[in-house]
Amino acid sequence: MEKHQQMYERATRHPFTVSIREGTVDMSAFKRWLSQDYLFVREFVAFIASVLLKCCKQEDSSDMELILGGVASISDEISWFKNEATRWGVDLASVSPLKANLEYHRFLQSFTEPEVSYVVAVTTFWIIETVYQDSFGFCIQDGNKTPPELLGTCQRWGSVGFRQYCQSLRSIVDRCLANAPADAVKSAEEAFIRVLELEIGFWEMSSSQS
Ligand code: HMH
Repeated sequence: MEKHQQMYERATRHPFTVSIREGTVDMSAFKRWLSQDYLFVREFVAFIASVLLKCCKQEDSSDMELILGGVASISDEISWFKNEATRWGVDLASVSPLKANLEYHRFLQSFTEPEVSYVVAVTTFWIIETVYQDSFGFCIQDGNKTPPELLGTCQRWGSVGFRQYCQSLRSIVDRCLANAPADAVKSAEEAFIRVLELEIGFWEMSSSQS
């Protein structure tokens, strides 16, 4: 995280999420993000399942419960998106994924390959969740002017509970990386950078139709 700090900041202090915090967010951009993220989350289910599968194949599968919790909470998340879409008058049935979202889908799908190791998959999982935790956590920190109607969204990923979940994932990642061969550590770093790029692209897509 220190090595790639600049890029991490671009992903977690993006003008789109900062505009939520400043109370200046363009609501059509917010709705675009909401509908695109619903599609993302549906793909994310299969990704978490692939992380879970790799975890279960490890000799030590003690991480299983936390990752299984991730699978369970995504069910609630999908219901949340549906409710939120209704609230904002967004028709989820008619949404198609935009380019940056499709690119992210392809990346997530690559993890179903058995050749991708557990350490790389769990590192990817951790950073995907952490970008949202940090981005939305900032929207509810001191000095925010986040519109009240968007606080629920920010709480979903910015809550203390979600932060603790990300910290538990981070402990798993730290342990796995400490025991991993150098080439796996390198692949995990590449995946980490790729997630940051994809997250920046996702915010860009949300703020300006592309
Ligand atoms: C694009 N990244 C994106 N969407 C999400 N919902 C998360 C991360 C966190 O779950």
